[in-house]
Amino acid sequence: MSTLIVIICIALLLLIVLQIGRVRDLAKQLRGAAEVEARNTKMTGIYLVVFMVAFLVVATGSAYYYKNYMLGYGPHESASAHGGRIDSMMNVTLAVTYIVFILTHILLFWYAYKFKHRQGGKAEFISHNNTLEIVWTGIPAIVMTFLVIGGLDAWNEIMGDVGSDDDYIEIEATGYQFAWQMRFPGEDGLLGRKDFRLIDGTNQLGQDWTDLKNADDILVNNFKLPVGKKIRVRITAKDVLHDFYLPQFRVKMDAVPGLPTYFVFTPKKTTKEWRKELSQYEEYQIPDPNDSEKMLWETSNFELACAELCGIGHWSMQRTFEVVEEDEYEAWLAEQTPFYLSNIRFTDADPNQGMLFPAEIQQRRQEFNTEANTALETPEDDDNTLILKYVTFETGSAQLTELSRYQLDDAIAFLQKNEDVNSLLKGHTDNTGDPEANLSLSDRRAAVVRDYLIKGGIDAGRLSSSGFGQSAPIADNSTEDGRQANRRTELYVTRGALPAAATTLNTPSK
Ligand SMILES: [Cu+2]
Repeated sequence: MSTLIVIICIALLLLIVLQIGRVRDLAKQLRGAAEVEARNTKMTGIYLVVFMVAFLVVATGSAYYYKNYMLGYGPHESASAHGGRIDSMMNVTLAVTYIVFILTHILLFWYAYKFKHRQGGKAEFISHNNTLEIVWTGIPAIVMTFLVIGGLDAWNEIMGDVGSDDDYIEIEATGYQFAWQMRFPGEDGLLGRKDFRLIDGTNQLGQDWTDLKNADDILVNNFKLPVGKKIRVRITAKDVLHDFYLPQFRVKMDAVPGLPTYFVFTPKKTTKEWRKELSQYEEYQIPDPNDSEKMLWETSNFELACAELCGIGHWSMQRTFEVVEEDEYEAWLAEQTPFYLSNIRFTDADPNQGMLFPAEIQQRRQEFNTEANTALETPEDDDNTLILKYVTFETGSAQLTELSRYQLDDAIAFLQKNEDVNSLLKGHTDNTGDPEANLSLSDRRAAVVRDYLIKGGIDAGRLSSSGFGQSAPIADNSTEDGRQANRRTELYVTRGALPAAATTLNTPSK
């Protein structure tokens, strides 16, 4: 419908132009061609001057109306330390070009009026004028020099990399169709090595798991950044060109496949402070269209967008993030689970299966000590048992697995610290296979553990061991998980003498 109206309007306009032309022709015939020509030329000149005035007023008015967007004022003031420098540079350039724009347009239209065609008028030709040449070459040259030098200086300041002894946080943004994968360093503050040849279904970034710096790296979608801290973003892409763009921070850098780029910036206000500033502007004192309960300023967020038209889902690369105080950032970071620990650790893709990381050792030791102390302090004798869940054996044999030693060492340390504690090691199996064989296997396994503790310096008189075979399941043997839970070694701890049953079941160690 609206298309039809537009077409009709255009047709009518054409008709009017044609009619005016015909009226002119008729007027010429009536009044004489020369007189009409002179009158038309004069009117055209006046129209041009009127148009110039209207045009310049509208251009200046709209620039003033949009000044906050254009110049980075008011709610659009920069949220980063370097942003002000970029804005002021843009403003100086705009001021210079605005003056030139106004002057050239006044001259253009004024000359069209002043030098309109006159009967018998003759043009004056100036073949050369040194003063004019100097004026229109010299002034632009001087102005350009100042703009270029100022611009270069700002460029060097803003695009410079971090220094070797700078205090900064390095994060990584990988653009792909159509999202950003953000990677944060864990506790070590370092991002691990990557290799594109390692990219597969479970390793989207191609992180090299043999580089232990990767072990605590965090992969997140929604992120926080600390205020007042220098942040270096490594920017890269997996498929096509993207562009890492934080409009409120005046950060913008292409993400190029195969060519890592970076941007260093310092957020200078938190999301909270920013929202408080926004609340002072009328255009933010309206209800949020997506949440009528709240005002727009309350729900405004800093934005990460892709500023490169990278494909059909380009728009969906937009996401928001929060700038917070440094301690809140640290707390948020500590809450995140490293991707390696949650998705790779102890799977087939993990090259570090034969060892534990210091943090894991620490965590298991704490867990063990808590459980052992609880077991020891329990008044009911039945509950004095804890499961050594990290002590495992090779299938069908009494050979301890490599990783078992960590928990056995914890047990040794515990028994050394509590010298009055006696222990019974109990072996259990699932119900697969022959019950007699299972009983014998569990007995041997318990004895192997006892031997390990004796070798670790625990007096043999404080330790006994006993196999229970499949007779004491703690889970359903019909499922794999249940069977796994039933295959276990338990540690019974007591400050008193070992129970008689234990002694009778005890098989001397070989
Ligand atoms: Cu993109």
